[in-house]
Amino acid sequence: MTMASATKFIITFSLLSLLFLLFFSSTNNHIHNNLTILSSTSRLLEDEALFKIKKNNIALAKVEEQLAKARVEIHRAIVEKSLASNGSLITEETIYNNPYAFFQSHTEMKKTFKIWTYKEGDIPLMHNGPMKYIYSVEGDFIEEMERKGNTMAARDPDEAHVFFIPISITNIVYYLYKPDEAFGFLERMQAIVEDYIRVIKDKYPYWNRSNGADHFFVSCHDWGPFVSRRNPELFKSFIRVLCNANRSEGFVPSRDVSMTEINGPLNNIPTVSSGESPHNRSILAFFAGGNHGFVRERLFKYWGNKQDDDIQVYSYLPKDRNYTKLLSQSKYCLCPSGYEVASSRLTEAIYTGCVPVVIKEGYVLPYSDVLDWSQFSVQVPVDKIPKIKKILEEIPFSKYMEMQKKVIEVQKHFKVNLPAKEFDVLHMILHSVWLRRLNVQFNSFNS
Ligand SMILES: *[C@@H]1O[C@H](CO)[C@@H](O)[C@H](O)[C@H]1NC(C)=O
Ligand SMILES: *[C@@H]1O[C@H](CO)[C@@H](O)[C@H](O)[C@H]1NC(C)=O
Ligand SMILES: *[C@@H]1O[C@H](CO)[C@@H](O)[C@H](O)[C@H]1NC(C)=O
Ligand SMILES: *[C@@H]1O[C@H](CO)[C@@H](O)[C@H](O)[C@H]1NC(C)=O
Ligand SMILES: *[C@@H]1O[C@H](CO)[C@@H](O)[C@H](O)[C@H]1NC(C)=O
Ligand SMILES: CC(=O)N[C@H]1CO[C@H](CO)[C@@H](O)[C@@H]1O
Repeated sequence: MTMASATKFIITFSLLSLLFLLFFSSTNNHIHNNLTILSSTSRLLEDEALFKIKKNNIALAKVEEQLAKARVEIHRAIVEKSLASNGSLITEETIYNNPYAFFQSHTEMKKTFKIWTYKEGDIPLMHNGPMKYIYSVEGDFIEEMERKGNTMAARDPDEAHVFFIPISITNIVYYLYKPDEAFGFLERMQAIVEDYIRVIKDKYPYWNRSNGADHFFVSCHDWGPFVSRRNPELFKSFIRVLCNANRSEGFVPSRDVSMTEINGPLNNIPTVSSGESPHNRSILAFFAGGNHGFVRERLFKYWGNKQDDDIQVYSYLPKDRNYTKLLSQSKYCLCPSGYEVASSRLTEAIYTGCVPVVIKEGYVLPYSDVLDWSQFSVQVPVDKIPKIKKILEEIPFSKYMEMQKKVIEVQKHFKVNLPAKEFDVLHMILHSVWLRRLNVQFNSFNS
């Protein structure tokens, strides 16, 4: 009998959003019980190896106890409707699904959450990523995780709640992909990621004890979701943080995280402004971008070529027109899927105070565990594209004003800061990972 097989942890998953934390608050007694048993029996153990495992268990039990405390606090805030942050920030109709849960959870995260970034691997494929253009959030996140002085970085993997695999799919594609040798590229990309996991699996106990359920990676590249396709068993519990959050491509909202695509400028930090006042936005709806993918094909069929002055749909903007300015002068900004479900237009709309009109199929909206998108965006199903004008014109001006105000309010959750700041987009991504970790519990120590 090996020691490793004697310490198996049973993992339970909850489903979906924060509200499920309600169910967890009752289970935290197990951890206390197990902790007591462990410390009272460990004295009797002679075998050094077994002692080491017990020590690991105690470290894990500590981590679990911290999470259990956080769950209790969030649960309490939900029940008591108490606010961790300033109540004046919360209005009756809020941009959050449950502001009490979110603010408490964010507070607990800042207090507790520790992330271990594996050190294995070399730049440029690991520990490094793009920080500009459409996949910039991938590099921004890696940068933040590896930043000296990041208080959420674990000093020791034993104190970590989650484990970050610092691979950049965008860099793998950038450095290794050659169009004339495209055959077999996806397999090579998959092999790089699988090799990395094999290394950390062999070297450390953390992957095996959870089967990867407390491990994650972050990818904004269109091919990010493909890493797990060749070996679904290996990635079964792994948290994939993806821009390309397409349910039809295997995105699982209770396990994976949808993050925003952000078109990063050369200086890395996109500009956020309130744009024109909502009274002064003369264009009803605006879009400019390539005509690719089935959603845009439809959009162009009905609204391209300036068929209607109110719904301005351009494939390429004339040189003398200013894209950002047009967004700032529009009431609504159309955000159709392109080649893939995600597009940086969602953030561009929010950054210019323009109410996003989401035209996508099978897309999981970013941070929708906590953000109530219906408060600050309009959803138009793909088959309603011909009716866009009617749909938008039927929204009363007062309702539009409310949504526009909330777009400004939600801007802080999409802002990029380096280093990250409270409630900004990097913290929203981390918070999404934190929620998924809260939803997993190592609740049984059989030894
Ligand atoms: C929130 O309110 C507290 C006092 O209750 C104050 O000290 C703090 O500065 C406020 N924070 C913000 C972000 O307004
Ligand atoms: C984790 O499990 C794999 C089998 O999947 C095994 O080869 C490896 O040695 C284990 N890692 C550790 C640290 O025990
Ligand atoms: C409305 O827009 C015009 C033209 O862009 C600008 O000159 C004017 O200052 C704006 N008014 C308000 C109230 O924002
Ligand atoms: C485009 O418009 C934005 C916002 O109105 C402004 O900040 C920017 O300087 C303009 N760019 C150019 C090239 O004129
Ligand atoms: C989502 O994934 C499905 C299945 O691969 C694909 O057919 C569809 O085109 C994707 N959606 C978009 C908008 O890319
Ligand atoms: C070693 C030990 O006592 N393990 C227990 C930990 O708690 C779970 C849930 O209560 C029990 O099923 C285990 O037997």
